[in-house]
Parts: sequence; C-alpha cells; structure tokens
Amino acid sequence: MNDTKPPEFKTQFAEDVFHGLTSYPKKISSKFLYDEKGDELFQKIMELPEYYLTGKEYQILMRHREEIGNAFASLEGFDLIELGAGDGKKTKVLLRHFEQKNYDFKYLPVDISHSVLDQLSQSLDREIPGVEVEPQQGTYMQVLGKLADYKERKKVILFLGSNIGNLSQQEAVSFLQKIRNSMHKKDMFFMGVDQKKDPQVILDAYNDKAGVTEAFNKNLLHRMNRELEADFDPDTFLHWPLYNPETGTAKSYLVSTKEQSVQINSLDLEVHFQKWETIHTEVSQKYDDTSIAWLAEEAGLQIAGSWTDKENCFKNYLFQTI
Ligand code: AVJ
Repeated sequence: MNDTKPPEFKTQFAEDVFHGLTSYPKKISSKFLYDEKGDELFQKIMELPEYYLTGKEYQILMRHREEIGNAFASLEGFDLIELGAGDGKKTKVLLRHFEQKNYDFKYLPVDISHSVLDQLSQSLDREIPGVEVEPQQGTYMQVLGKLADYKERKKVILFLGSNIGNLSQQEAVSFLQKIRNSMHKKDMFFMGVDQKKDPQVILDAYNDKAGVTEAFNKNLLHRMNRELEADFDPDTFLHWPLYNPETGTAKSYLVSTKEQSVQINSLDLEVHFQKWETIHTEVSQKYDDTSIAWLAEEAGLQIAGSWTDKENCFKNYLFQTI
C-alpha cells in the first residue's frame, strides 16, 4: 500500500494527513481541527458547562484586571501583542480596563486568519472605539520574528486560553524559547494555563454530554471527506478522550469500531484500519506551578506574578526575561 511514491501535496493538510495516516500509530495534528466548521464548534465548546477553561480564565481576568493592569502599566507605554486572538472575549476585559485607565498602549492581535482579524477589529471599533488596534496577519512565529527587531516600545505578549496545552512538553519549551528570543529587557509575557485537578473534571471537559467535542473531533473525518475526497464514515469511529493524572496529559483519539479500508482519492491512498485501531488527534497538556517553573527556566524566563481562581482551576502567569 505504501510502496507507491507520495503524490505532490497541494496543501499542508494533504501532506500531514498522508504522513499521519501512513504512520503507526496513526495521528493527525490538532491544528487541522480548526477549519470554518471547527472554529464554529470550538465557539460552542467554550459555552459548554463542562468546558470550564474559558469561564475560569474570564473570571480571573475580571477579578484581577486592576493588578494585572498595574503590572503592565509599570512599563509606561506598551504594545499588547496577542497570539491567537480569536473573538477576543476575554481580552476585551483587559482592553476595556486599560482604556478606562487611560493607559498608553496599542493592541496588536495576531492571527493566521484574515476573517478572524476583520471581525475582531470591527467588534472592537463598536465596543471599545478608544483602543488603537493594529491587526497582524500571519503565524505566531512570523509576527514574533518581525516584532523582535522592534525596540521602540515595550512589548506585552498575551497567550491565553491554555493554547500552550496543544503542544507536547518539548514543543512547549521550544515555543517559549522563541517567545523569549523575541523579548527585550523588561518585556512581558502573560499566559493562561489550565491546571492539574480532579481527573474526572478534566475528562468531562473533553467528553461533554451534548456531544459537541465529539463533533469537533470527528470534524477531522468530515474535513478529509470534504477537502481530500475521502470516504470516511464518521459513524464507524468513536470519540475517545483520556486523561493521565500522572503526566497531566489529556489526549483525544478517534477509534475505528470495525476493520475497514478508507479511500482518500486526492492522495491516491487507501488507508486500512484494524478493528479498534486509533487516530491520535489532540493533546491538551495540564500544568502546575512546578512544571510551569521548569518550563520557564528551560526557556530563560522567570515568573513575575500569577493569578488564579479559588479552586486553582486555571492560572494566568506573568513572565519576564531572566
Ligand atoms: C484551544 C487547545 C485550549 O485543548 O482545551 C477544546 C481545544 N479541544 N475541546 C483545549 C479543545 C477540545 C482547547 N484549546
């Protein structure tokens, strides 16, 4: 099956699917969960009762905006650069507060998607018109590379929503090292991180009763059908999330409930599944203070502050360079 020469890949998705479904065990990177349909499903996930992350971080920012603001304002003028801004619901809590306080700052949301940036700029224009917004289209690394050379103003880099969790611990170290390398003396990095907690609570967050997370995970199968002319039958796969409290790693899989072969026409590929064979689709790493301190040290950062909720469910950390 795999002795034929790989076709020329039209897209990153095509290439990753080819490699991921011809490896063992099978895998597909979680970044491909976020097409238009996936973005919509993720918006719904953030509203779910089981998915506590968004609400908890929102509360932390609400409750501690004064203190967080004081830390940023000690820079006396800063550019607020947000990696993966999304709809900005949580960030608006800070922006509104900074605007009321008359802080001297500019907001630079970074996103790969033009349409996300357009929508965000428009909603900010309506809701907080006083804030100066300069959208930056590109990958995090493109934009950070560009901003690294820029020293006129201090930078505060925001990375909310525990998006760091989608990286393996090794990837997280190199990601933070890249952030560190784009920072000058006194620049700040502010990151939201989901914390280790009751394993059942974490598992439930990725296994909601309404089945939205299941649909989000299975959207990968639909996306291959749509974009790669595949013939997956999503009903023959289970959504299977796991949480390992020892390592703090939540993972999601799709599990084939029968032996089957799937055609992926645009890749000229037939993929065989044994009964109960898996596709690994997502990592959501959970941290605690010890593992965050380790991560920071590996990256040449130090923790300058942190804010959490009563149950220590979620935590926002402020880092500066060592
Ligand atoms: C956007 C990566 C933080 O891992 O919690 C939510 C994505 N996946 N439900 C997470 C997600 C399934 C989410 N992050």
